[in-house]
Amino acid sequence: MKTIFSTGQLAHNPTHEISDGALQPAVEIPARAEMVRDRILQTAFGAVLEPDDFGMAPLQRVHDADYLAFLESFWTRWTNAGRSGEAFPFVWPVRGLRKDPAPDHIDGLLGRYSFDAGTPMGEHTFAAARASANSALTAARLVAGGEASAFALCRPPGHHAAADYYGGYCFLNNAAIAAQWLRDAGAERVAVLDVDYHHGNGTQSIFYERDDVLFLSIHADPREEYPYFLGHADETGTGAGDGFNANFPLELGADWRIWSAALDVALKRIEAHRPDTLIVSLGLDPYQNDPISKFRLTGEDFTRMGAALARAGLPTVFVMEGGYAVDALGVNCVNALAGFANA
Ligand code: 6XA
Ligand code: ZN
Repeated sequence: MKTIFSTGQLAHNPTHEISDGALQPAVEIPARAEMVRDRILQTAFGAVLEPDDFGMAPLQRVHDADYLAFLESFWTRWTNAGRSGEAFPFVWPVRGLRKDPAPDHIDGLLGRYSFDAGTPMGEHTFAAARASANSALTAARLVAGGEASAFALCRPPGHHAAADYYGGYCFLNNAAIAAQWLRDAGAERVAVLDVDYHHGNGTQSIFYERDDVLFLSIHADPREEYPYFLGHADETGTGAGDGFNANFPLELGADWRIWSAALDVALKRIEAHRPDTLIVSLGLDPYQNDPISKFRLTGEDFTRMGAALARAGLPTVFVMEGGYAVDALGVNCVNALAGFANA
């Protein structure tokens, strides 16, 4: 299985984030991607290739033009306002406040285009996010071209980013961009299975009214865990998308027995959808030693996960999402990919 990764993805290099009521060291850092890449090279799992630049068009198929313009102009606006360093929003257009007209001030724009204060943005964030999306697109094109599978070593991650907002360390929704690209390249149906510890609210919202892209997510119950405001079991899609969204919120502390029971149900639903391609939003944070997760998957469980995914028998694009146990990321990621490839 080939891996797609660009060192340009490392340019987003935040020092701090806001979490647990304090300014803390950032956890979504370049070393995450480097650890995974190094493990792939050490174990000779497969080639690591640079992505091609697909330009803005595939991003515009998923994200709103004004949101993309915000991401692109952010650093100029931020520095023109006399700021330097990392940006965090602090005010949002919640219930009763107006979303239009859009503010002119960068502090207003940060709130307009985000949903949390925990996601640092800097000078090179958009360039790195674009490189990450290009890795997803290049992996999707490999699979569309006949490869059985490919791994997009995406970072920054994508699954919390919606059509017009960022958050959860995500700016461009890499999995959604790949899914839409596959549709545009001729796939009739696609399924996106999100195994990250956190609900993939961005991917869900992008495809919520559509029956061509089935979205499924196995994650910690949003009553207890980020992103808190989406990811419940009764979110099943709307309009044409009714029945094409499936959430599996699990209790904190879930281990492989509980987790894999949800996976079995999800795989049956995927089978019924008969997708041309499966996209796996591969979060590595269900891991028992992840610093921000309360699931209990072991390193061997990631191998089991990969093997179970292979039983779907589908062309598969793996897109990396979260996971912060930096020392174990490479091992767990390659376990999942090798579990799939060797099944
Ligand atoms: C809040 C937690 C953000 C979750 C990021 C993540 N600081 N998403 O791993 O998958
Ligand atoms: Zn996560």
